[in-house]
This record gives sequence, structure tokens and C-alpha cells, in this order.
Amino acid sequence: MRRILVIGAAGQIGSELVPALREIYGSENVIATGRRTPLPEIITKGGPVIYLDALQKDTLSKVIYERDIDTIFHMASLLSATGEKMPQAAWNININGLLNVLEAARSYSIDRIIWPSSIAAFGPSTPRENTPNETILQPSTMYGISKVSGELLIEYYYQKYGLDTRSMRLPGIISSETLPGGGTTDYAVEIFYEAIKNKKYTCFLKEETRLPMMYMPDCTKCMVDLLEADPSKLKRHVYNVTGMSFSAGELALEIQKHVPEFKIDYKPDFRQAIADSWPMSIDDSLARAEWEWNPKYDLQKMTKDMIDILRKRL
Ligand code: AKB
Repeated sequence: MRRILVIGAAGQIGSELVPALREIYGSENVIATGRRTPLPEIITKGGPVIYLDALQKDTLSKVIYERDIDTIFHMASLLSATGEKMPQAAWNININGLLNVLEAARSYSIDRIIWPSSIAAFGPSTPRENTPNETILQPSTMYGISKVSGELLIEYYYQKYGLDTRSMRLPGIISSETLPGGGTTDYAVEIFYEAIKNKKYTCFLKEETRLPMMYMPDCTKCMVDLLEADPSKLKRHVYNVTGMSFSAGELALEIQKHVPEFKIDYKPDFRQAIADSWPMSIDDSLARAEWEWNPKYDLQKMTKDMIDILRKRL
């Protein structure tokens, strides 16, 4: 049985990944760590939790050693919009944090590391439709630059030290448990809360802005599937993955099928330029071929599920 450390467990993905991993590997074998206090109840109630900052290398090493960790999910990251407000902090947290994790992993012979990259690794010169796995990586945001650098770093640690590092380029993630913060795709989560609570939403992207997205159950499955994928079948360390693609206007129309009174207007801000530099749709055929990646949720199924869950909660 694996002994898993999840760094950045309080974030949007971490807070749902931890319970999903505990279901599979047992509560005691999944140690959740975060910098945010208090950590969300969803992770504190289900198993071991430690306050940890990935920038504190010694504490990180101590936890890996004392808790007998063999697998790491490194989820801590500043996202694209925050990264444009604080580029130096984004570099520090995203790259120095990752370097610390890779160094600690090397010292303690960690078996496997999962570190998510993002569609932000692509940039304005990348083909925007059906973006291939292997293509131009010239992002125009600090977040994207940190993701491309991270992709190169994990490849380097594999080549030089034999660390089994694995990564997926995540699109926007839609979820009902923990709100995302500081991303460009955050609108696609906020819109559901506002549709249920206030029946209206002002979107910070234009109506026609189309981006790749994924629903959280597919995202946690994607993480586990890549972790457990047979190493002999993997021909690379970084994979494109996607669940669906839609524009802000198409999402609003889908929500109106469930909430007919819902109204939306559009006031694009600085995040529009970020969205315009990213792909509109992703070719994830290599992930499908090499480790049987197969998402279950499309726009219709995801929207119905989000509305059902949030209606009950809100
Ligand atoms: C963001 O919007 O910054 C993130 C991402 C696509 O990586 N959700």
C-alpha cells in the first residue's frame, strides 16, 4: 500500500483529491498538508493532516522521512491571474517549491511524484484548436512560464536521477466543494454559485471565449490513473488531458436549462488576455492511448451535477 503525501491539500483540487485517495489507499496512508489555517474540514476529519510549506525544505524532508512517504502529489501553486499580479511570488512558490519537492524526493528515494502542469504552458504561438501534446511552448504569463519550467525540471530529474515523475496539463477544473482562487478559468465555477444564489452573474471573460475544462470527478480519476499507470507503457512525462470545451456563453445557456431566470452579462478584465493566449480545445489522444485516460463528464452532465449539488447545499 502506498504512503502518500499531498502537498497543497487545502486548494480546489487537493481538498477533493485527498478524500478520493483515502478511499482507495486507506485514510492513514494519505497525509494531507497545507499552509492555509484552518485547513478545510473535508480533509481534517478524514485522516492525518500536517501544516507544511513546500518552501521549507527541512520540514518537508522531515515529514517525508518520519511518515515513511513513498508517493507525492505536489499540488501547491499560485494560479494564472494571481501570478500576473505577483509574478515573483508565482515563480518562487511554483518553481522553488517544486525544486524542494524533487530534491527531497531524490534524497528519500520516493517511488512516484505527480505534479500537475496546465494548459497555461501553451501560449499565443501554439495552435489553439486541438492543441497537440508536442507543440510550441511559449507562454506569455508567469504562471505558464513556471509550468513550462516545471515540465523541464521533472523531465531533468527523471533523466538525471531516475525519479518517476508524472504530469498532466490540466485545463480549467470545475468543482462544487472548494472554490478555486486566482485562476482565469475560475468563472466557470463562480457562475454556478451566482446562478443558484442570485440568478445573475457578471463574467470577466467575453461570451465567445472558449476554453478546455474538466469536472472534478474526472480530475481526481485522472490523477489516480496516471499515478498507477504501468511505467512500461508511458512514453513521456507530461500529458495533455481534457474533459470538454465550451465558451462562457454556451455554459450560460446550459445553466439556463436548469435555472431559466438566470441572466449573464460580460465585463472582460485583464484575464481576457490570458484566456486569449490559451488553447480552445486539446488533443489528449496520447493520454488515451498510453494510460487509457477516459473522462466521463461532458458539459450537459457536469452542469446537471453541479446544479443538483449546489441547490442542495446553498
Ligand atoms: C488557471 O485558470 O490559472 C488554472 C489553470 C488553467 O491552470 N485553472
